[in-house]
This record gives sequence, structure tokens and C-alpha cells, in this order.
Amino acid sequence: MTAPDFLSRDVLLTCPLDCPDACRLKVTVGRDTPGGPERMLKVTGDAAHPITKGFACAKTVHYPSRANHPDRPLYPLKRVNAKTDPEPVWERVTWDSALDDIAARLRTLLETRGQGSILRYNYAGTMGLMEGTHVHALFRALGAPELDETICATAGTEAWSLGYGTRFGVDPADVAHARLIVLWGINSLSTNSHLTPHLTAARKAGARIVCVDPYRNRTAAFADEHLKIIPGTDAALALGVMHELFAHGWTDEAYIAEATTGIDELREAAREWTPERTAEVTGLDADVIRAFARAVGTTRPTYFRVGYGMTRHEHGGTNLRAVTLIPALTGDWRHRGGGCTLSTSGAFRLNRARLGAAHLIRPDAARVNMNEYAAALRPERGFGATFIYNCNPAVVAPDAGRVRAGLQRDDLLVVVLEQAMTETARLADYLLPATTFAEHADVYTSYGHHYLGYNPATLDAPGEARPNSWVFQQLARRLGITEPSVYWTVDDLLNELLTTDHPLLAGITPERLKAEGSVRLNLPDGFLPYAHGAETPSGKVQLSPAPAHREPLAALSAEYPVRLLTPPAHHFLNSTYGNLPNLTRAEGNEPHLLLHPHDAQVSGVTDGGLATLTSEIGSVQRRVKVTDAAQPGAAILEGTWWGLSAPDGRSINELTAQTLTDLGGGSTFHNTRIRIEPAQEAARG
Ligand SMILES: Nc1nc2c(c(=O)[nH]1)N[C@H]1C(S)=C(S)[C@@H](COP(=O)(O)OP(=O)(O)OC[C@H]3O[C@@H](n4cnc5c(=O)[nH]c(N)nc54)[C@H](O)[C@@H]3O)O[C@H]1N2
Ligand SMILES: Nc1nc2c(c(=O)[nH]1)N[C@H]1C(S)=C(S)[C@@H](COP(=O)(O)OP(=O)(O)OC[C@H]3O[C@@H](n4cnc5c(=O)[nH]c(N)nc54)[C@H](O)[C@@H]3O)O[C@H]1N2
Ligand code: SF4
Ligand SMILES: [Mo]
Repeated sequence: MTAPDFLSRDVLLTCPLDCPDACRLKVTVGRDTPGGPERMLKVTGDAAHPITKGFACAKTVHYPSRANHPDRPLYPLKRVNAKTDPEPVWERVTWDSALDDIAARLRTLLETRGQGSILRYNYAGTMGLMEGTHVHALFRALGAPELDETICATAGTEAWSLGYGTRFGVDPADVAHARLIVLWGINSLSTNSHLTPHLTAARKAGARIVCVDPYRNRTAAFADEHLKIIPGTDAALALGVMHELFAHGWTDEAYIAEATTGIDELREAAREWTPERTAEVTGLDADVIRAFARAVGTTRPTYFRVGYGMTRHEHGGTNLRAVTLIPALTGDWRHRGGGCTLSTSGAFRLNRARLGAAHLIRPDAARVNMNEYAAALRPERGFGATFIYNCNPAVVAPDAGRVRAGLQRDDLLVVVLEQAMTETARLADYLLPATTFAEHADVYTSYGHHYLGYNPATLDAPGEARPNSWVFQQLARRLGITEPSVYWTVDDLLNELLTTDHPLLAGITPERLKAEGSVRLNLPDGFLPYAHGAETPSGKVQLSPAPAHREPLAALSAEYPVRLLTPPAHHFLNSTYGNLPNLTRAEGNEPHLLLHPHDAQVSGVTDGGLATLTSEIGSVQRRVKVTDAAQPGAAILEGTWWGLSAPDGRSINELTAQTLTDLGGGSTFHNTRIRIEPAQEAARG
């Protein structure tokens, strides 16, 4: 139902979700009746915003359905039955009673087992610097173990930082200048959809678009050419390209001399990677590799947009690093529209010294890698309480079956702050209702463009929902914490963040950001961050140590003959939106395994049939879609669906392992070995 015009108004707000686009949304809010509460009615994009360009994605146009979802938790709830019972039974409690009880249990834990017994678990459900990051302050003030936030980007960050230092990227507005665009390990049409208008503009001006990906995703179908690479072999392809660049003199020697170190080592490393050898390892045709390298070598500017996909493998850090070094050989960094983007986040030079009370982190603090939550939740690790916010680990974390089992322990206090009745929320001892981005104020950066965003609190919180920051401040008071930064307001935080004289933030004051809502960083016209070097210890782009190709330790075998990749779905944002029927319908109602006809035949499964997928970690059932979009030996399941949507109620992450990447302790979601067997259709009741 849409409110009559006189009862509704439009506001501009930044999308809080974990997505590079950080869109400026036009949000229509309104009342159903005069004097009634305002709620979110409609979401589109701000037509005046240079990146958002008037459209929200196919997911976030449905945000009102999740904000107004009938299952949204609106009151503090206490679980009164065993967490091992399949259906939670809740008792509605007051905030005071929930917070008093949680604080008392924390006090007991602190006295009997120390700070080391309390573990936060969070990720980027909101990218807001207050509700997403600063809220860790409570845990740092307590001296609780640090959570290494490795589930997504650290392998890439570490890889980038070895070569380039700070993560700068090409300004999206400059992409139209590129004449060759390589979308490598990124399904950008789904995961970075506001890049598409810039890709199209470049194409209209004559650019060719090549996609490097193990399966034909939306982006591969859009591209002019698709290089269907064997997963985990990107370093080999990158070295193969470099081999040709060196062999044909397509390198920019002036750039290499001025801006890089380590060229001899890299040249030596590339020597063995002839097109034939590269073809053997990557599964691509040697002539295709030659032509690709020629295009990269002879087209200026060439723009690489790399995603995190290729990092989610054992050697993923090195693989990504190899790819990102190509433009340092061609000198594309000197050309507007050329170079490479992994992330633009390094340009946001905010003063982060006390963000999340980072100044309180002790060098010897205990640390937990978030990809190893399943292991951390084993009783012998000694955690007595875990606080989960902005995250849905029962579905998204590796080895999710063991994560769930850990959360079900009756001796572990599980506190979940949530906007949705997720499968993690269902395992809470206390489920605390959280506000959405329209209901709290916050500050936003981006990892795909260069605009800083601010949202005021626009709507009254429904029911008794509260911002994360409110909850943690209430607990801090009860625990007698005196650290001032724990109690900062968004205004305090914003003042602190903008207390810097970095030139990229020149002229951006809290007043201006709040007045304008979205402000472009003070980038020079023609932003060429690595044109003359990089912010590394040497001041140069570091080509050494030269990246090398390595075969995965978890090699395919007779027992596990297929590699499973589980990249994002078009209509979900990680597990967010997985509870909206119109979006699950758009994704085919239930998760499907995309399986190549060859593997289907070998496994004896048929199109539309149910299969059991078994990895070293666990086993799930999924319906199969036989398609040549996949490749022999590599199957794909798009989207971290809610287990509740799957035929067996299990998350796909019951198959994925806690194995870490070579760099940055990252996740290896796309590196799962499985076998596939026909399954019995369960009788549906
Ligand atoms: N629609 C939508 N958008 C999203 C998200 C979402 O869930 N849905 N999630 C958001 C988040 S948190 C993130 S981190 C980003 C992620 O967005 P992307 O970076 O696009 O996603 P990835 O999972 O990293 O996978 C990207 C592609 O990498 C491919 N890939 C896997 N292994 C390899 C490999 O070894 N080599 C190569 N070349 N390719 C490989 C996959 O097949 C996939 O097509 O998207 C964000 N945007
Ligand atoms: N198999 C497989 N698993 C994956 C991936 C994959 O490609 N394959 N991708 C991985 C990646 S890249 C990522 S980033 C992670 C993402 O995993 P998560 O960080 O768990 O992301 P979401 O699934 O979107 O869940 C975020 C939750 O935060 C809640 N939330 C949002 N805003 C707020 C708020 O202001 N306050 C509170 N309290 N809650 C809020 C939302 O309601 C939502 O339930 O998943 C990882 N898991
Ligand atoms: S999820 Fe990404 S593309 Fe969609 S509205 Fe939010 S920022 Fe934009
Ligand atoms: Mo992510």
C-alpha cells in the first residue's frame, strides 16, 4: 500500500549495505494514516548522484519489504527453550531486564574467567562507521580478544598492499576513457552494478570488454569475450600475459624505471610461462592467451577491475597480486581510465586513530580469525559469551554446521543484535532488535567510488528497535566503563574522523557533509594515484617477491572430483534479502547447483534432480541445473541462501572449510572439493 502524496516525503540516504556502490538512495517514507508512524515505502536512486545515476539495484528496491517484514524483531526477546530445539520459543522482555541480565552475566564471566572469555563477532551488515565499526569500542574497553575481520577482503588487501601500499583505485567516472576493460574474478553486473553505465559508455566509445571467470555469469554474458579459466589458476594466466608483454616489448620501460622495483625478478618469473604452458595450467587455448596478451600489451588505456572472487582460494592472495601487477608493466597507471581497481577505500583518509577505540588495542591482544569461528566456539576454547552484530554467521561463515553447533551450547551466552529473524538470530539467548539505516544516523565511505556519505536518523525506530551503539553504551554504563570514546555520538565521531589535514579531505567539514549528504573527496582532476610510484616502503610499485603459480593443496581427486564455487547471487546481498519471497523467486525459488553436462553424466545426476553434495566438512542436498555455463570439474552455487530455503534446511557453508588464504588469513569459499551423488526426493508433507 502506498500512502497518498500528502502523507509521504522523499529523503536522500546512503545505502548501508556491503557493496562497493554505496548508492545515494531516494527513499520515500510516509504514513498510512494522518498521525500514524512513518515507515519506508519506496526506494529508488538519487538521479543527481554521479555514481548512483537514479537507480537502486534489483535488491535494494525491495528494502521496504525487509524494513517492514512481519518477522522483523521489534522487542528484546529472551529464548526460553533449549537452543538445540528446532523452533525457538521467545519471551518478550524489557530492555532493562535484558541489559541487566546480560551485564550481570558478563560481570561474572569477567570475574571468573577474565576478558578473554568474551568474543564479538561482526561484519559489514552495515558499512556505517558508527553502527558498523565504532561500536567495537565496548569490547576494546573490556580488553576482549580482537576479531580479525578476514571473511571478505583481507587476502586482497594484503596482496594489494605488498605491491601498492594503500588501496587506491581508478575513479569510476574515468573508466569510460579505457579502450580495453578486463573484468577479472568479479561478477560486476551483479556485485558492482553501478559500474555498468561506465562500462557501456566505454564500449560505445570503442572499448572491448573481456571477462576472466570460471563460469558464464551475467558479466561474462555481457562481455565481448569470456576467458573461462580453471579456478585458482589466475597467477598462471597473469604470468602468461607478462611473458608475452616482455617477449614482444609491450612493456612501458619508462614507467617501470621510474615507478617500480623488482622488475628483473618478475621478468625471470614470467620466463617459463609461454602461452603453451599457461594453456596447460589455466585450461585456456594458447592462441586465446596470445590474443589476450596482445590486446593488453597494445591497447592504452587498459582497465582491470578485479574482484575478491579469485582471492577465495588457498593461494588467492598471490593470484590476485599477480593480476594487479600487469598494469605496472604496461604503464597503464599513467593513462586516465587505465590501471586497476580492487577497492577505492584507501582514498578515505579519515582520522581513524580512535575509531572503534582502536587506540585501546594492545599489541599482545588475543586474536580470533573470524573464518575460524567454528573452531573458536568449541567448549575447550573457553568463550562464555559471544556478541553477534551486523552478521549472520550461522549461514555465511565457513563450516557453518559447526558454527551452529557452537552457538547451540547451553553454557555459551549468545547475544544477537539483528534487524531480521535470521538463522543466527534464532540461536540467540537474547535477540536484541536493531534499527535500520533510515532509523539511525551514520557516516559512510565506499569501496567502489569516492563519495563520503552521511545519513541523519530519518524514521522513528519501530517497536523498541535500537541502534547497536545505544545497546553497547547501555551495557558499558552497567559495567562501569569510563573510556570516553565508548559514549561518543555520531557527531562526536564525525568531528573526530574529519580532524585531519589530509588533502583528499580538504574542505570537507562535518557541517558541509551533513548539509550535502554526499560529498566527493577532494581528488585532483585526472586522479592517477600510481602514476609515479606508490605508498610502499620503497615509494615504488613493488614487483618483488615475484608471484608464482601454485597448485591447490586440496587437489581434485577421485573422492572429490569437482571444485565448488559459491559466489554472490544477483538478488541477494550475502544472506540479506534471502527472506523475501519475491527475491528468492527471482533466484529460482531454491538454490541450484550449476553443473556441467560432463560432470552431471559422470555423477549420474539429471537436470532438475536432487543431489547430495559432500565435502570433507559436511554434506547438503541441492537441486541441480545442468548447464554449460559451468565447466567440467567446477560447479557453481550462486548466493548464500538462507538454509531455510534449501531442500535440507542447511547452509551451503556446511560444506566450506576454515582453511585460510596464503595472504591476510582470508576465506577460501570458492575452493571447496565435493563429490556429487543422486539423492532421494524427500516426501514433502
Ligand atoms: N548482488 C550482490 N552484490 C554483492 C554481493 C552479493 O552478495 N550480491 N556481495 C557484496 C560483497 S560482500 C562482496 S565481497 C562483493 C563480492 O563481489 P565479487 O568480487 O564479484 O564476488 P566474488 O565472490 O568475489 O566472485 C566474483 C567472481 O569470481 C569468480 N571466481 C571464483 N574463483 C575464481 C578464480 O579462481 N579465478 C577467477 N578469475 N575468478 C574466480 C566467481 O565465479 C565469481 O563470478 O560483492 C558485493 N556485492
Ligand atoms: N559460501 C560463501 N559464503 C560467503 C561468501 C561467499 O561468497 N560464499 N561471501 C562472504 C562475504 S564476501 C561476506 S562479506 C560475508 C557477509 O556475511 P554477513 O556480514 O553476515 O552479511 P549478511 O549475510 O548480509 O548479513 C548481515 C546481517 O547484518 C544485519 N544488519 C544490517 N545492518 C545492521 C545494523 O545496523 N545493526 C545490526 N545489529 N544488524 C544489522 C542484517 O540484518 C543481516 O542479517 O559472507 C561471506 N560468506
Ligand atoms: S546494494 Fe549496492 S547497488 Fe544496491 S542500492 Fe545498495 S549500494 Fe547500491
Ligand atoms: Mo564481502
